[in-house]
Amino acid sequence: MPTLKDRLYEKIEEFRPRTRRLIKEYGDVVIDEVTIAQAIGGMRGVKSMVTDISYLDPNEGIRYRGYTLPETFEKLPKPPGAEMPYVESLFYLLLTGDIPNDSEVNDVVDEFSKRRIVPRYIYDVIDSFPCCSHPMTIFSTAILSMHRESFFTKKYNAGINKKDYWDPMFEDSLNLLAKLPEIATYIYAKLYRNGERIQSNPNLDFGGNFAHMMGIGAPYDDVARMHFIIHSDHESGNVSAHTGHLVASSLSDIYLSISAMINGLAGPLHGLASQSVLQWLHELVDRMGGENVTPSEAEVKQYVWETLNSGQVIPGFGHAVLRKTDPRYALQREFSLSHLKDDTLFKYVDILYKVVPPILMEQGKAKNPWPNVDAQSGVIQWHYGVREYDFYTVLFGIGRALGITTNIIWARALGYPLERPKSLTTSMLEKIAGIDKYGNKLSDKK
Ligand code: HAX
Repeated sequence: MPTLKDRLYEKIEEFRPRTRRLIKEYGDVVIDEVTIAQAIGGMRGVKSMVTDISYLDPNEGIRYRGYTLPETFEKLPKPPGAEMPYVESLFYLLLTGDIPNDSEVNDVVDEFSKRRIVPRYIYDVIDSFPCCSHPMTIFSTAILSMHRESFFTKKYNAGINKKDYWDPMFEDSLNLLAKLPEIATYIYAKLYRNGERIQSNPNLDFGGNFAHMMGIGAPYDDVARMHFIIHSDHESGNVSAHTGHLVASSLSDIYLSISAMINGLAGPLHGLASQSVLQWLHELVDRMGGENVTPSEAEVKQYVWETLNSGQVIPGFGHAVLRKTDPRYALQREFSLSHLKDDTLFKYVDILYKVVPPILMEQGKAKNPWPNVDAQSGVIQWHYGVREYDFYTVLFGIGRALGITTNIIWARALGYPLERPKSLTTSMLEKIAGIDKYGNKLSDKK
């Protein structure tokens, strides 16, 4: 049976002529134009990146290799007795575009298991952090510290043909991904469990082993699988994906690139929102008099308006691309309705789902008033006992690493070059707009 790497190699060979043809024969075809608002406004909506791993439709949400989230969850193989698919099967899909069969998945499970041992010095790096360090800082540093392990860097320094770059990147990616659950749970144990860690179990799959090392029973293994799968990729333009891609484009290895992507994810407008949602929710719960009190919609509305009127955003709502309820939110909501519908915090989330969108519409600023993935994910973690919400973005980071590593391997395989967009000065923009710095039309000047 061909291994994942064999299959990937076939796919790369098949794909390369398509990219070469587009550059060579159709390189001058225009795909977009850029406005001044886009140049100043974070390049929102500018079509200038390529990825085949996932595509984000504003109304439909994410598709992984052409499959919607419900299709992905339906088609991917699951561990015996599990409700959610193997994380390893998702990785296979992202990397090759194919739904793996059981033996192909088992092969990836074995690969991850073989590569899961974390070098001793990484534990020392984690242990050397002062108390109260944010887990994302520790996570990023632990990953960065493994730069010395990079197979790509060794091969590059020894001299390697460009067309083979993808191969050591694949090896590095698997080596890193396999270790992330262990690194993350060690950070969790150090920060919140007096260093009492649970050793990994090589007989479990990625999600199952993560739940085991967190010390949480079923269905937390399915929660972990669901969480890592829905957070894995969201096309290339989001901050974490773009950061990982950008850093890798200078031929930085996977450790440098994934550490950088983790830093991008750690911002409150991006991955840290899952933590912010829980902080904000608990302020609301406290205000209402504790977990046993169910607030009225009127009370929640007042709290939402107060947040907005104090110049803050409502965490977990809005999106730079999506214009509908995030299917990642919907999927977690479905899980919550069947597993934790009586949870107090879930009831709050349910009320917010009704109350927030009309308020954001009335305020008239947010282009998307609907909830995103982060509005729901922390509440599930809280329910199963992961109550240290600083840790939530680390969970997001493990999932996101699956998509970013895949993107980086393919970028190397297709020879994507150093990324280098062009910037302009404000005066240049004014000149293009036909005005001077005071807003006078240049044509009006004598
Ligand atoms: N609450 C209040 N105001 C909001 C808002 C929200 N949830 N979402 C957008 N707005 C505001 C923006 O702050 C902006 O205001 P200004 O004009 O005063 O600057 C205006 O509406 C227009 O913004 P937008 O075009 O709709 O949204 P952006 O593309 O600029 O930003 C964000 C997208 C996700 C950053 C934004 O919706 C937001 O801040 N949401 C809350 C934080 C959050 O949930 N982040 C996680 C998003 C999902 C994700 O990436 N997870 O990792």
